[in-house]
Amino acid sequence: MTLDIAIAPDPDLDAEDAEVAETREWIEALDEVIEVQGPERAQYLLKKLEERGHERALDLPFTANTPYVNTIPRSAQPPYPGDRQLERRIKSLIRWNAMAMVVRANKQHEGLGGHISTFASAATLYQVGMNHFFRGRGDGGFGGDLIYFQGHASPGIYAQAFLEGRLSEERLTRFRLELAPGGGLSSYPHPWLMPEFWEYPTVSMGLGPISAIYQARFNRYLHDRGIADTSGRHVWCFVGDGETDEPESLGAISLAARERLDNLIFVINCNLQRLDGPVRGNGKIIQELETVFRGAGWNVIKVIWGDDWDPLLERDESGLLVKRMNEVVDGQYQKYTVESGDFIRRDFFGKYPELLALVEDLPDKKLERMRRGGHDPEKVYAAYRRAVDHPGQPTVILAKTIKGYGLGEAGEGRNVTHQQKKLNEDELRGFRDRFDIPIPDHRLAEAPFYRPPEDSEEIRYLTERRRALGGYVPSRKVKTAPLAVPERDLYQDFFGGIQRPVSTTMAFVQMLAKLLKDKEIGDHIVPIVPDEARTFGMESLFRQCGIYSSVGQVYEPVDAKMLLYYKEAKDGQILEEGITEAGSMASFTAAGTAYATHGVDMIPFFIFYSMFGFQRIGDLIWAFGDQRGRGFLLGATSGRTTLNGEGLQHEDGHSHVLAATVPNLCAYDPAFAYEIAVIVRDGLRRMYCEREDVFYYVTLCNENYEMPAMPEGAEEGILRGLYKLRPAPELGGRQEAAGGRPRAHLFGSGPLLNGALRAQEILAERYGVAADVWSATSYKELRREALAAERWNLLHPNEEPRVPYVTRVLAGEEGPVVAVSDYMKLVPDQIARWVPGGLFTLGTDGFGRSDTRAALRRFFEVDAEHVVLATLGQLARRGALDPAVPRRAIAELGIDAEKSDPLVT
Ligand SMILES: Cc1ncc(C[n+]2csc(CCOP(=O)(O)OP(=O)(O)O)c2C)c(N)n1
Ligand SMILES: [Mg+2]
Repeated sequence: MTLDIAIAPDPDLDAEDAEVAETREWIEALDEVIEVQGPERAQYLLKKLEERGHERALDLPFTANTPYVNTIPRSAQPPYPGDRQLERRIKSLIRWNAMAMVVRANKQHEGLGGHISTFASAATLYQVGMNHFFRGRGDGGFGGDLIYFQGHASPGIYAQAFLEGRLSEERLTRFRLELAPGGGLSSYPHPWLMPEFWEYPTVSMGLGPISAIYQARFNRYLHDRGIADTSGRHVWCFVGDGETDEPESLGAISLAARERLDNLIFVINCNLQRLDGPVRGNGKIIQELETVFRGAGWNVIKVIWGDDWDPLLERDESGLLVKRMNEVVDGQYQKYTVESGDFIRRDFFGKYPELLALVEDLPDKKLERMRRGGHDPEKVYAAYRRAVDHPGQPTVILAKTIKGYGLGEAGEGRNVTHQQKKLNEDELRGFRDRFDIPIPDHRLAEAPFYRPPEDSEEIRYLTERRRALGGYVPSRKVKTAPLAVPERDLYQDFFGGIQRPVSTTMAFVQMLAKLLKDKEIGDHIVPIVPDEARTFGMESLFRQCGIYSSVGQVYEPVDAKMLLYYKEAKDGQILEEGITEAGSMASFTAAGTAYATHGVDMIPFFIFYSMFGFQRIGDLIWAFGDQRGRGFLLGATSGRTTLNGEGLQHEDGHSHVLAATVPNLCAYDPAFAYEIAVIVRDGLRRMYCEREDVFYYVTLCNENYEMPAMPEGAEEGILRGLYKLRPAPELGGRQEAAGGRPRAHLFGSGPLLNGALRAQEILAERYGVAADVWSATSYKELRREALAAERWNLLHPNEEPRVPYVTRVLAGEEGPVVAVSDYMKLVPDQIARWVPGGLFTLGTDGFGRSDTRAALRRFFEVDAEHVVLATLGQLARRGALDPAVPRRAIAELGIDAEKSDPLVT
């Protein structure tokens, strides 16, 4: 629904209007108020009328839409501060080089890919920013604006950096040839690949927008807590109109309005197309987004029409032009892009004779070239200016553009344009002529790059503009000074063991509380939780640190009289994000990359329901790795059988499989408090002292048991992923003397380590088997190290082979190894090929159930009895035991051999 301000003498409306003269009088009265008393008075009167209508119970029409015209009329446009001609020449060169980069890459290497049409549509949106708005990092290196570039607009950003002299011509020839000597340019923004250039990985659609929102909020958080002055920094997020279909793109916009993030600007490039075709062929994406953003409380600025349309709009007294603009759908607007002026005249203006009359003086060629707002620098400048100055709300700019602008027949507005990577000589000529690029005919076919001389007007202007705005963007810099992380003392309680039964979650929360009090790093810690703090026993932290709220606490909490009341505060430290794992992860990202964005070390601990971590927001975690983020992810209530009553959707038996996929993630499944202490301590050292680009995933559980003291010398093994926890009990006596008992090894992790310890006793007492129990804290770490050794051996066949840690520690050991995990069998299986004598794995493959822990562990065949049976079976297979023993054990241990397979049940 659109609001139609144009009434008289609209034929359609008048037909419905029983009292035309009366309607006119009302409209004229309004006009008079606007002209004589000004727009504010007019707004006031309309508001009063609306209120009156509500009082009289009128069913008032609602629409969040405004007409399909620019939000800022020509009369309200500020003067353009730049040299339009010169800026156009610079922009044209950037267009050319961006296009040439893709064309050349694909000419040389069929199938390299790349995108021409996205940047072609967005060039003006970026150039106005580059010349007048985007502030660089400044002298200190950690100021300026935070800009999320649309991922597949990267060629344009490289082309800008080429003119700036930051990227050489050779480098441009290696776009998407990153492995070539000298290094190439990454396809998209990846800080992992170009750590001094790209800051924010955006190319997985939807991640840019949600990250930008939480980034803008985190900037406020840092400011409100007095950690960094972020007051002058704007967050700009460039988004594709098709990209807004991703739930992450729009899913957090209400937070931005609620938090009054006027430091946030979205620029949505509405070229009306996505990859396959129109975004909303039968509707209007700009109007749809306008309702969504206005409804959420954003300041919306539409930039639809270029200045060619202004005189027509001003001359159109009938209101029919706006009516026609409102009624045409995007699919048809796209058609006008590829059609002739004659067609536009007939199809668009021809609907109403008055409109035909309006354009009768304009030749077809002119109609063909009537620009869209997003290609008009003055319109874009006006929108940016207003967005930057707008107080109290985030702003979204909805800019209408043409996909593949300037490609002509080669792709402009065509449904295939997204995939266009090659232009023939004629098409290159067309592009050159349209943008006046000084490339001679004889060189056209090779699509050469062009950079004007250093002392040319263009280069001097562009260099001066960036200097005035504080330096080049994008540009990434990091804090390198080490942080003083806590010594062993802080963890002493955990090394010594906890005699009462507690869970690893409780132990961790106690540790976090201590860390928060540490005078060196306490203030830098950012606890993040998506509405599960009570589940994890963290409510004591509410009072200790406060929950961050940009407005403090403007109500009296119901539990105000209690010790641990729900305390919100402007300088609160905890980010209690509500039920949004994606939002929490975006906060984690802003915090975990603050060392690069703001030059301050923040240490985020994001604690979540483990099932809703990797499984749900794995792509954000992947991007965090790309962005070289640092911090601790804590998957609480984990373990398929340890979280018992919650059933199939909650019980996590696979996050460690998913964690195995992220290259720079260290993943641990600890059993005891001291293991967590060792892991957290070393993690802080590696990330914040050694400044390694790694981050951590630690699973925590809610089963209570006593936490033993750390055995002597266990630390190295805990970090490497495996150490011997409890050797087989010495039985002494007859059996020992008679040539030794069969020997075996049990690997356990998390709470299932306790089952392995029980199995050890059963094996010793009932079957005379001596089994050593090992704590396997990280199969991922073991595998990483073993793969490195194996690779080295492959590449150095003549040198003494390296022996992986896991093989080394098991070298002198005798007997089979049985691993038991509360995760899928794949998790321990990761290391099977380096276990001398082989590995037999018990794990929790299959969908979970709600039941008791004991029942679940029996169902998934991971309880102590199954560990015993597996061990006996392995011994019998090796001839170390009579095969009758495991057969007998099935009955003795009460195992049902015919029960259903949990994997398929
Ligand atoms: C999550 C995700 N899904 C799919 C893609 C593949 N993809 C890349 S560009 C594109 C179309 C983008 O359309 P739009 O957002 O309108 O951007 P435009 O190029 O039109 O500016 C798609 C589907 C992706 N990059 N990320
Ligand atoms: Mg698009």
